[in-house]
Amino acid sequence: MLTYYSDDHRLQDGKAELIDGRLEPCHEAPVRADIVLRHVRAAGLGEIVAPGDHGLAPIARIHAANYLGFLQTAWPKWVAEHGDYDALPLNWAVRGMRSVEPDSIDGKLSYFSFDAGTPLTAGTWQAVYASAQVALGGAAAVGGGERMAFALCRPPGHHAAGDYFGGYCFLNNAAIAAQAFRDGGAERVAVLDVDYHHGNGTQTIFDDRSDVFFASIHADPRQEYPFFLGHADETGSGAGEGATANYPLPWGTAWGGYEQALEQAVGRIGTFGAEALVISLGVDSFKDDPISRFRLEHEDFLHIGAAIAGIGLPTLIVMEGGYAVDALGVNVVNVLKGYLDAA
Ligand code: SP5
Ligand code: ZN
Repeated sequence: MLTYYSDDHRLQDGKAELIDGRLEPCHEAPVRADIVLRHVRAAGLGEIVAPGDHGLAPIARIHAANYLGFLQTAWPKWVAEHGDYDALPLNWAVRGMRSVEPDSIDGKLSYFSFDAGTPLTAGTWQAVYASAQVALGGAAAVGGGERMAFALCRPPGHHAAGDYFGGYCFLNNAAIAAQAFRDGGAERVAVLDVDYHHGNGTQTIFDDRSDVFFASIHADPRQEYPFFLGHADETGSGAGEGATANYPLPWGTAWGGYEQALEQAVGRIGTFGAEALVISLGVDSFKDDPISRFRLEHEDFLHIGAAIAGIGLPTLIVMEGGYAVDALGVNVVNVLKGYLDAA
């Protein structure tokens, strides 16, 4: 198998996120990708390759032009206003307020975001552009005949929608890859999101589309971030009715409960008739994850990999979350090994 990777992920190195009432060091940090890369290398799973530059066009298939313009120009505007320190939004439009794009940089930050855990920094655009290219490189390899590729994306993507960031995500790498498969000729594509958190961005992007199936297994939004999407009764809208499946699970879920949801999701993907599969791979479902409350063990990730292989489709595995840094390499490599052993 091939692993796609870019060193440019290091350019996203935020100072702090707002969490548990405090500004704390960002959980989503460069060390995450370093550790995963080291373990993929040590496990001898195959070549590590640079993605090449697929340009802005495939990103613009998913993200709005005004949002991409904002991401590319926000940093100098922020520095001119507040100085050279990470940008964080402060407030958002809720019920009864209006979504008119403000002129000021503070207003735009709020308009194009949904949380205060996702600092925008000097290197954010370059890092998220590279992360999207990593996904596109992997998608091109799978489109070209590889049975599976691993896109070691960082920053992650599944919380980012067409025109807002949040949850450590700016560009939705998995959605960009899924669209690249469509544009490369696949009639139907499935996205399976196994990150601990609901993939609200990906779901929103494909909500009304019948050509991209989205399934997500995640902590119940009644208990867990991102709180406002991911309930079981969200099944898609309009032409996309029936092409979304959500499996919310309670805090404390271990392999027994997880496996049942995974089997159901895999079954739904089978009947959908996709020609390519994108996995949003978060390993924050691990028992020792510092911000999550599932109880998966190291070996459970082998089973997740095997279940993905069992779907039997050309597959791109895209890195999303996972914050138990010491365990991150083992858990990701277990998914990949579980896949390769079962394929
Ligand atoms: C890609 C991804 O996994 N993004 C996750 C973003 C989660 N951000 C905020 C989570 C806050 C949940 N509360 C944590 C309590 C820890 N003591
Ligand atoms: Zn997550």
